Amino acid sequence: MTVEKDSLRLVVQKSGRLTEKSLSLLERSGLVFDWSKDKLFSRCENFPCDLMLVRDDDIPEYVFDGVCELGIVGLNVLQEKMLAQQPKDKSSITILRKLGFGQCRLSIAVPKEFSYDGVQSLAGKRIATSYPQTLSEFLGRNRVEAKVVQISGSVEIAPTLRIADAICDLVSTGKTLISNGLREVEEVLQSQSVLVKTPEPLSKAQERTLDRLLQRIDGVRKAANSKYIMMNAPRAAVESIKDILPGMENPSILSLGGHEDKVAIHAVASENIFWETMERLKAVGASSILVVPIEKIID
Ligand code: PRT
Ligand code: ZN
Repeated sequence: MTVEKDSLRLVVQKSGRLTEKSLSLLERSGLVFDWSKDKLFSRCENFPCDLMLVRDDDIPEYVFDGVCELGIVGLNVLQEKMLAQQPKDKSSITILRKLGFGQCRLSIAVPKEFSYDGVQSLAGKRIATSYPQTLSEFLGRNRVEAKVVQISGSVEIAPTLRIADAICDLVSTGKTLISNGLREVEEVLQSQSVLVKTPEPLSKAQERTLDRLLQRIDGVRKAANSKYIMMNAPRAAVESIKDILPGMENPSILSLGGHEDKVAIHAVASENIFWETMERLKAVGASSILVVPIEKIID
């Protein structure tokens, strides 16, 4: 009897901005890896999902070709590589989840002195970028004819070096643009890290592994955004309290021994609870308000 393969391979960035958060998500999902010395491949000790670590630029191809069934990569890198992928007939990578870290935007920026008056101001100009496909697609969509100059690093210095009139690069805080005398004028793409799946078919057993992994990842992410809140309150204030905490799901209302008119309220709130919210709860009569973090959730 042959046993159907149930294990998955997940590829993540080896060393860079997404590495720590990708590994932390997996760790919080309960996966323990047996780290090998070279750190290129790590077997998972307690779940059928092994890890590959590569440069982020290689991740889309590994997943597209089915070398790895899953990957974590920035949407910016994924989109650039997928636009470059020639066989349009082959089904593509699926985005399973947006993971909420590595947020940035791919933007066009021009030198401060460039008189910019809408996207047509870029017509006939040279734009330096490491994202030629995504930029060309944006320019085409906006019917702008500009020259795309592909460079691989330090894109922000291209105007100073007179290699280009404008740039198209990733921005998060915007500090790099400002310190290079540049001004952001168009947003081409909003990006964050995503969990992706190969277009190659998975076995039934692998699908089951994937469902378990997704349940854990969702549980970790939901928990990270949720709080457990407990308080005592006058029975008459329950409705006002529900209004103050709209993210509160099915609160448990418990009688308080010896107090007919008072209850204890326990609930999961699906959003952060700020001091201001607690002050409002107190103002409608709540007391002994406790807010505690949640580690894991399975619905
Ligand atoms: O070695 P490898 O090829 O794996 O890594 P890499 O050097 O290509 O990528 P890395 O680790 O720098 O970034 C990985 C991913 O992080 C990117 O593909 C994005 O999805 C995401 N990310 C999020 C960012 C940024 N924020 C970011 N700010 N990637 C790069 N930057 C750079 C940007 O290129 C610019 O130089 O930071 C600078 C701008 O930052 P601010 O804060 O000054 O605006
Ligand atoms: Zn890279």
